[in-house]
Amino acid sequence: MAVLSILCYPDPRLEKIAKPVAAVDARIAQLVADMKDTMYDAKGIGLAATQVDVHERVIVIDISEERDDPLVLINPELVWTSPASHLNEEGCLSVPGIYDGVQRFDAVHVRALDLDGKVRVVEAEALLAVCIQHEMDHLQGKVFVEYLSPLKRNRIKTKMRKAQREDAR
Ligand code: K1U
Ligand code: ZN
Repeated sequence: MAVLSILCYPDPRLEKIAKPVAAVDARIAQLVADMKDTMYDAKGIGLAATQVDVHERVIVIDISEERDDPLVLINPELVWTSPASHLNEEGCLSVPGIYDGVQRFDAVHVRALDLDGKVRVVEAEALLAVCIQHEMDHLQGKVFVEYLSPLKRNRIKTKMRKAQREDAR
């Protein structure tokens, strides 16, 4: 088991755009295993490789109550979005303790590779759809607080920097 350290907002490495995975090989299988360990340890429902300072298009998600139904999305691409969208309460392991509303599509279809390198299309709605959109934003270097007003975002930045200074002491 390897729990990786999660970058905290406003770390500039969270703004990097992830590159496509060139080959689904043993290195990617190890990265996925470590990302699952990290997500479960942090009690999150998702994690993008960007958050563990790996800038390749890899996401893990598990929205199950039992925490035993992981979804692995490699090189994910949105192929359909619903006409309807709603404001959903979101959190982020890179912005601990902050929750706020973000407008997201109600449903999405995403095409991705699985760990066997096979193409699959996932049809998602509700929390799974929200989580996929949140994690795909991470791969584009976008953290959910970027959707909030500049006033809220600056307050969050100040709070995070203060918490990081105190943790470093
Ligand atoms: O990417 C991440 O930082 C993980 C994030 C995923 C996420 C949560 C909620 C909405 C969209 C995306 C988390 O897991 S935050 C912690 C958490 O478990 C959680 C927070 C709010 C609602 C449900 C779960
Ligand atoms: Zn996040």
